[in-house]
Amino acid sequence: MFDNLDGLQTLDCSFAEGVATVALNRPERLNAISKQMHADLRTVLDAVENDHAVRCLVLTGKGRAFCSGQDLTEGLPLGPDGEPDLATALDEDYNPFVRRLTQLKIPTVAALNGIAAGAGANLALVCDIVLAAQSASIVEAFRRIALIPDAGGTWLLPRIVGRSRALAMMMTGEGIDAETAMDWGLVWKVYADASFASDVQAFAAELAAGPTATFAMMKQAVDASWHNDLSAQLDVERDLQAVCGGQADFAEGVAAFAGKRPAKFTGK
Ligand code: T3D
Repeated sequence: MFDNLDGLQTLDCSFAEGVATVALNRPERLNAISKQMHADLRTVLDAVENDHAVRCLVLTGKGRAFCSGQDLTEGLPLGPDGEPDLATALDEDYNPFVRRLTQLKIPTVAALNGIAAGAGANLALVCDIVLAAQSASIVEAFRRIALIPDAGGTWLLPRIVGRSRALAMMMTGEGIDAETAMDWGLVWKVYADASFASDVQAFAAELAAGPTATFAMMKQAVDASWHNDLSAQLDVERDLQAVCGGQADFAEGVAAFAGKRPAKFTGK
């Protein structure tokens, strides 16, 4: 289970108040993502998916950065022609991770304690909610090494900030500071650096005490909306709301409202 994870080489994990916090832990490389880190992240996702006590996942970084993206000092797999085989790296590691992360049935929070660059930026943006410390920044650094944004970046960025800003971020590789990122909708809240860790824990604990199964259906509905027209989406909402109406948390929410007391959700 999550609070009993052994043998992780690149992650520092902790659990409190229903919140699993996973800190990328290679501060000397600004938490660059290595093959080992991908393996460790898979182990963490296995644990999170199988531990019902975990009702919110926080992804953050140790040291002064959130994540500097792919470890550029690590050898990439080579194809038969001897050229770097980036497609395999994406197929084996990044893409399955992004798919699993976005399909988790609990809220996911990226807590940007510092710079998020390259794939590090995009892994943050695929989380449900992004929080940032005042000194954090987001950099689509890929152009510096003549790559396009991956890990979902070309899908997410235009949807969040619009085509023009997305392409400007990609083509210039300029960093966006935390306040601007909040203005542009990339970040939900910015906190002072000094209190960031405790502010994130308080925020995440609130989510973890929420109606977890309903949150999962919110994600399902929002994700379905990208390829639905309004009429089809109304049907999605009807079907999911029917499920919500049969849940214990709905009954508890209504009872709490009637009793003028805070609801005590179990997540079911
Ligand atoms: O298919 C595939 O597998 C390809 C997938 C690609 C996905 C990607 O993520 S591509 C983009 C990769 N990331 C980058 O291009 C960013 C590289 N890093 C930087 O541009 C800068 O480090 C930062 C802007 C993030 C921060 O700059 P600064 O000046 O604050 O720090 P620094 O001095 O550059 O970095 C500190 C140390 O971390 C330094 O090591 P040293 O010299 O002290 O021994 C630096 O080399 C190391 N480091 C930073 N980023 C990476 C890294 N080491 C390996 N990989 C990194 N990505």
